[in-house]
Amino acid sequence: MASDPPDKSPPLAVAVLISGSGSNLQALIDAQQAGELPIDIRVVISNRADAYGLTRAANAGIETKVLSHKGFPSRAEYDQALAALLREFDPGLVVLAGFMRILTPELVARFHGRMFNIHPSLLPKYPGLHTHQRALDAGDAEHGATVHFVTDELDGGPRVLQARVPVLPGDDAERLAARVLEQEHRIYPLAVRWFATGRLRLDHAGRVLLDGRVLTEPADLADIARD
Ligand code: NHR
Ligand code: GAR
Repeated sequence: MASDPPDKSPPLAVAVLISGSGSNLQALIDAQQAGELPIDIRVVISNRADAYGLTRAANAGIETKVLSHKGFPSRAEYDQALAALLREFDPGLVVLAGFMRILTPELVARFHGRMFNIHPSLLPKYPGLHTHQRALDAGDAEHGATVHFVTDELDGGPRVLQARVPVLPGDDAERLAARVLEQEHRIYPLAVRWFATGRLRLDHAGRVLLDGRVLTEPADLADIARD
């Protein structure tokens, strides 16, 4: 006789790539520990040995690896080493969380549809670096953050979820960044949860499907009352 399916699927194996503070990593750890995120963070990899996120991972009992880009003659060779390291942990999802190295098409292809980034702007506005200063310089009334699938196009992959914040009088890049970061900590665990629970995927045409429906625009946190 067929037995009932188990009521819980195993948690999704995740690798998180960081370069710095790791506050987005912390948000994922906190959600996982609160029982709100069915993932198993198997490894946290940093390209910088002094990234504080490594301490956060170690404090949570997560394995850490440092793979410095220094000493690699080329980006391709660095990414080959990174791919080999990732393979050891066999992640079903790779999460870029403040990871500051552009990845080669070969690495991106290996994790097509299984790699997220969080970017501190309302993409397609301001791909690349220094997003907060660029939003201020442009006189934007609002700014925010975007979770997207990673493709070869830098910060140009299919967008999943955004959160908006107002730009306030007297803002400088630091204050604006802090306001955006607070929202990042809300949207990244949510997007990862959608993926981990099978609600979110990239289809063969490169479209984002959420609950079986094509997202032509990213979801907006403000429209999500409680999922
Ligand atoms: N890789 C690919 N292929 N596609 C994306 O969309 C990626 C990516 C790697 C990282 C994060 C991204 C961001 O959210 C990201 C998205 C680093 C740079 C950069 O210019 C730009 C964007 C992002 C990350 N990095 C410099 C480099 O030469 C180094 C800068 C530094 O070390 O401070 O790689 O913003
Ligand atoms: C976050 O604001 C993230 O969106 C941004 O860096 C910060 C990392 O903070 N990412 C990038 O700029 C990627 N180029 P965290 O280390 O505390 O998560």
